[in-house]
Amino acid sequence: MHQKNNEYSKKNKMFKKIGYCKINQVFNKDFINKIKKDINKIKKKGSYKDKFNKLRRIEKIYNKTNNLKKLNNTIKKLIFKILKKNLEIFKDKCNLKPSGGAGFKAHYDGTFHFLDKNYKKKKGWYEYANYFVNALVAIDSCNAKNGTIEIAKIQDKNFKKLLLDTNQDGSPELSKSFEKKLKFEKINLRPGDVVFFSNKCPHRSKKNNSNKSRMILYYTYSNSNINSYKRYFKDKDESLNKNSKSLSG
Ligand SMILES: O=C(O)CCC(=O)C(=O)O
Repeated sequence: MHQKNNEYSKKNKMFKKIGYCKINQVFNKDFINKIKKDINKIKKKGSYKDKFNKLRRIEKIYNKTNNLKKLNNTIKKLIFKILKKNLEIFKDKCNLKPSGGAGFKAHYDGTFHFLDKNYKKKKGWYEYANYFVNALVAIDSCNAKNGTIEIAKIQDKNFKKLLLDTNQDGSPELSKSFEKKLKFEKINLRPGDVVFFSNKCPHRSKKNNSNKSRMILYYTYSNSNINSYKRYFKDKDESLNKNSKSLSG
């Protein structure tokens, strides 16, 4: 118990300093296998395919099975233990990077403008809350070969200033000149490991060059309540910039 508290306090210090931290083996192999089975069952609904027609993303899953509900509760408790914050789920997805599937260009999460159904310009995720933490749960092993997440130190600035580091084209992608200045750390993960990181941490990932797909859960927690989750997905469905990367991620 004492040892665990020590570990949490170390992670807290790390998160405060660089904006991210990794926790090993939060979930055991058996549990992760159950989650994988559950996801494989629910993956027909709400899924996004890539240009090769391979499944790339599934959304709105956190409460679909008892195991997924358990996973969400464990993460919320762990966020409280490490970050001392009571956060609520804001958005959720499972990213399946199929073999040969594209990576993600460097970006901040939630930092972009989008047009709502009345053509009103909105401030990305900052329309819903002002503090966001991502929890990335490895379901498969994640490594350099299959394009694991690469994270750079937090840029602790407000929306307006963060936006200046991006291409400002409706997507959250960082400008090449800003990306060049950053140092990214490749985070290797075993199934069951979790990485917490602020949405203000630049991050990216490469193409999956392995011959197997790579599954992760990518949940975002915020300092708002569950109504923001509902509003976010409703607005995403109704957003007028369907062809841009607005509300992407
Ligand atoms: O799935 C990945 O490799 C990275 C995902 C990511 O950066 C995102 O969804 O914002």
